[in-house]
Order: sequence, then C-alpha cells, then structure tokens
Amino acid sequence: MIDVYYWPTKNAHKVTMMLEETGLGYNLVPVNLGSGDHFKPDFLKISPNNRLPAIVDNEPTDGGEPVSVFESGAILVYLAERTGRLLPTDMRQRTVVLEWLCWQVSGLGPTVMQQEHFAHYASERIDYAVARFNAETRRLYAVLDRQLATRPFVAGDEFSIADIAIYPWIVPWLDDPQCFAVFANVKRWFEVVGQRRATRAAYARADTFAA
Ligand SMILES: N[C@@H](CCC(=O)N[C@@H](CS)C(=O)NCC(=O)O)C(=O)O
Repeated sequence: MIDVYYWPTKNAHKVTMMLEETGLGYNLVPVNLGSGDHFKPDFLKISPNNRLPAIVDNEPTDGGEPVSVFESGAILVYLAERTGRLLPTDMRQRTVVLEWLCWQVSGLGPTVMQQEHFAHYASERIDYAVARFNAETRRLYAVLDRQLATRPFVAGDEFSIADIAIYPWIVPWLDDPQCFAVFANVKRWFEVVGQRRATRAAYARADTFAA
C-alpha cells in the first residue's frame, strides 16, 4: 500500500492519476494546506520543501524499509519504474518523456502558479507581473500545441507520465474562452486524457475533499 500525502491540488492530481493508471493500492493522507498541515514536523520528515505531494511506499520492491518520495516529477518516475508502466525503456523514447516531464515541472507548473498568483491572489496589483506571466503561460501553451500537432500524446504515440504531469496544469484554463479556440491540438489531447478511466477516477477522489 502506498500512502499519498494529499490535498486536491494540481501536483497531487498527477500522483492519483498515476496510481489509478497503474492499479497500485493507495491510501490518501489528507494534508490540509489551508490549516498549514504542510508545516508540521512529521510532514517535513517526508517532504522537506513543505510542499505536496509526497508518498510513502510501505512495500518497496527491494523488500526493505518504506521509501518516501517528494517532488511530483520524482514520484511519477518512481512509480513508473516500480510498475514498468508509462516510462519507456527504449533510450530515445524515454528521453523524450523525461524532456517533457522536466518541461512541466520546471516551466509550465511554476509559470502557471505565478500567473495565477499575480492575476488573482497578490495583495497589490502589479501590471508588469500580470502581463509577464500571462505572456509566458501563453508561450508555453503554444509550445505544447506545436508538439501535439504531429503526435497523439506529448511524447509520441503512447500515453506516458509526461501527459500525466501536464494535464492538471491545463485544467485551470478551461475558464478562458480564448484558450482552446487558439490551441486546438491542446484541446484535442486534453479531451482524450480527460476521458481516461484513471483521470476520471483521480478527479472523483479529489471531489470528495473540501478544497
Ligand atoms: N515542485 C513541486 C511543487 C509542489 C507545490 O508547489 N505544491 C503545492 C500544491 S500544488 C503546495 O504544496 N503548496 C503549498 C504552499 O504553497 O504553501 C512538485 O512538483 O511537487
């Protein structure tokens, strides 16, 4: 059984999507971000960066002590290697998956986070920051759209952990009427991933939490 330190956030959705895809048994351990649970000392032992998600694998394949993993990208790679799913062993295909996984965790995720912060939550309006992160988000969407123009999934013909990493970061833009009109390839891909049984199951689990 895998314990998932969880609150219904974009990075945590990646983990439940992956667990639903692979069929590994898991248990959600709520970490209420609104109450500051992520600063409690016990959680810091697992996730020293004070952030969700994190997992503890109580039955690692080497038969040893439980393994804890923080950072959503590292968790996806860990689970892919544990199950032999959604991360190709072929060197060339694997490299493409890891490129796009890194693109999400280092680029799309932090940029969308800042875009949302300055557009909706900042205590003062800073037009320069709003414009900068809106423009960079749009640029990243255009990059993704170009990638998806010639292949069904982000890294090629097969669904992979790269698709899982990116999907939750597209969801907030459903509210933007312009977005999917401009990025037709992202729209097509988003609908396909959203219809997967595992995606629906992961988001159904999230709906049982009060965000
Ligand atoms: N690079 C980290 C980012 C994790 C992250 O920012 N998690 C958010 C939830 S999606 C969080 O824990 N936020 C708490 C806070 O900002 O205090 C990852 O990919 O796991």
